[in-house]
Amino acid sequence: MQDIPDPFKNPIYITKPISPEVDTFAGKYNEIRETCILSNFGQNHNKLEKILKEYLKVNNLILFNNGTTALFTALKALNLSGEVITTPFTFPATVNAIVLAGLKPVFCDIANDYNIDVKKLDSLITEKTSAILAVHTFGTPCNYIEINKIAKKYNLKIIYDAAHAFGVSVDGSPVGELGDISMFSFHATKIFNTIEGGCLCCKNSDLAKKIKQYRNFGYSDDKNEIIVPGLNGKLNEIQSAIGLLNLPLVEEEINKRKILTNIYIEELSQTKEISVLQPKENVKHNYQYLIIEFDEKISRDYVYEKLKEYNIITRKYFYPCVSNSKFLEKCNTLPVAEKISQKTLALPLYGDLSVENVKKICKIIKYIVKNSYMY
Ligand code: T4K
Repeated sequence: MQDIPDPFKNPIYITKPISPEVDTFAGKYNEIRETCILSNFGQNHNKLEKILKEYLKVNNLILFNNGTTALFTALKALNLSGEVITTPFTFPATVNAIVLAGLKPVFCDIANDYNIDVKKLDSLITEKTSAILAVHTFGTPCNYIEINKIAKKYNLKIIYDAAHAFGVSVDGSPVGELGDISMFSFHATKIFNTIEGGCLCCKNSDLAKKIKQYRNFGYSDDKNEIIVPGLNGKLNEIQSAIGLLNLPLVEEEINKRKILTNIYIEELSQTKEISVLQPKENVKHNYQYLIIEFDEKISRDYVYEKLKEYNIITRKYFYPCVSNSKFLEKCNTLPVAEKISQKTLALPLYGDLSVENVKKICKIIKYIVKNSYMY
């Protein structure tokens, strides 16, 4: 007779945002209120921009009100045309930004680390290709060495969607320094959040200047000229203050998530039907997501529904593949991404989650998987 686990009393979500203590935030809020400067590059905004630039070890960092606006701006600032090669296994924001910028996404299938399969890039390049927009999916850095080689060979720009990769470095290099531009998201679900927010990082200071113009309605520094058709990408003072108060909490959050990730790996590795996305040795990870993949015998959707009965609310990242978006033309076949998108699940991972609860989640998953064969 198998021991049937009890459901959780309250829902367990995949994440729980870090947030400042009420009193600390109240103090900041009072300060902002007294200055009456609520937006348009106030002192909290400028301080956060400076501190994040140091934290992420990048040459230039430009804050935005969300990652999607930032990504759209990156594509515009690089003055791209024609086709942009990207991944089908991502959040809609990646591809939507390409389409909104008037460009055509061309999809490259993924490899078993869920990132663009660099071996398949070459064959997708045409005379219309102007850039590669690769995602460091779930915080695992792309094969930047090969992407660099290909971009150099065909004279392409490289944009990294580093929405998941805050604070990650690979081979000792911070990911924000890779490519022409990198975008980070500071959404509430991210390891570092400003509730909504994001930034672009780039080495080239002229490009940073252009990005700033796009962020602020296209104005020149002195506001005497409107140079580009810019938008409003500004992060306000209240959210910037949240960012300043959240940043010191990030390291501890990462450390706690690392411990929980190892427990997930230990507990679930005994189950042959499940594999856990593993940290890589040459990477300093941020433990943004805990991703599992089921083998062909197990229905991911069945497990997802069953977990809800136990009050465990997981997410099907990333399903459906964005290459199936209704507004896109039918594209080339992408067998790996199609298969992976039906087999992966993001599980709860956040510093406030107890070791005991992680073990209970694993026990429930194992129980569901074991009993799923009859379905
Ligand atoms: N590129 C990539 C690769 C991305 O993944 C994203 C965003 C972007 C670009 C664009 O960046 P932003 O423009 O968003 O800055 C969430 C996030 O909204 C989105 O930012 C993120 N990626 C994506 C992967 O996840 P959903 O639709 O899965 O969110 P939701 O509402 O289902 O939240 C997941 C769980 O998080 C909830 O079950 C509960 C918890 N949660 C959520 C929110 C909003 C909280 O605890 N507190 C909260 O405030 O998209």
